[in-house]
Amino acid sequence: MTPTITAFERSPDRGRGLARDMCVRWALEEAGRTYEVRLLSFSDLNEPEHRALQPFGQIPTYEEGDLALFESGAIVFHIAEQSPGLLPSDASARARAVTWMFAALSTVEPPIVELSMATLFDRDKSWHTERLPLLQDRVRNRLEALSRRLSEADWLDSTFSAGDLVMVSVLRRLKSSGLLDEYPNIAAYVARGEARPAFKRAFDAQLAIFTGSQPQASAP
Ligand code: GTB
Repeated sequence: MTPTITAFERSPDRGRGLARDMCVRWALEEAGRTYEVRLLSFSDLNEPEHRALQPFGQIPTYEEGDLALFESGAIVFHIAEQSPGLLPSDASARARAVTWMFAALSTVEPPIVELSMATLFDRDKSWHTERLPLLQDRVRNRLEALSRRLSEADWLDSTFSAGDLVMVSVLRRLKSSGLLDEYPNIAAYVARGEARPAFKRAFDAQLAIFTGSQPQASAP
């Protein structure tokens, strides 16, 4: 059955693929699945139909037959469960891949989101210039540890998995900060993820919404 996901009808990042439908699209492409996209305006997010799917009024969501999911991590996990290229069949390797998904979302991402929010919304605050180095150092703290663990490896646990997909998706949010450049092995890791054909297909699909080059289904 072809799943339907939700995404913004107007890309707030001008097609840079930083909204969270991107990792779901990437997972679907890695899994070789076709999918449909329902585009939503910001006001659609508050409609009862959407709140029934996503209690917090956010994108992305995922519908497949009777199944309705929200939370990008849970959606990627669900897609990955049916794709050996995203979650290995060996039980231990599978558990390690899931561990990296959690590490990306609950250990690496929070300081990155904090920094993005401050950069986007707090620039005009009197305390911004004082707080910024502190937020950057919290991100560096995670990048330093990740860089040490990754070392010269291509992927976090020998072969590409959903753990890498989520970690690369989280790290991409730092591209405009310059912080990735301080860790060449992490910058190369992100570039390796972005070079995957499935990533490129997903990226182009979300970019097409911004450029208007592809007709998309309308909001509910
Ligand atoms: N934990 C949820 C998940 O992983 O699914 C978080 C979902 C989420 O944050 N969704 C955002 C949203 O719907 C869009 S992706 N926000 C509307 C709201 O909360 O009212 C986050 C995002 C948005 C924009 C950029 N950007 O412009 O760079 C990057 C990331």
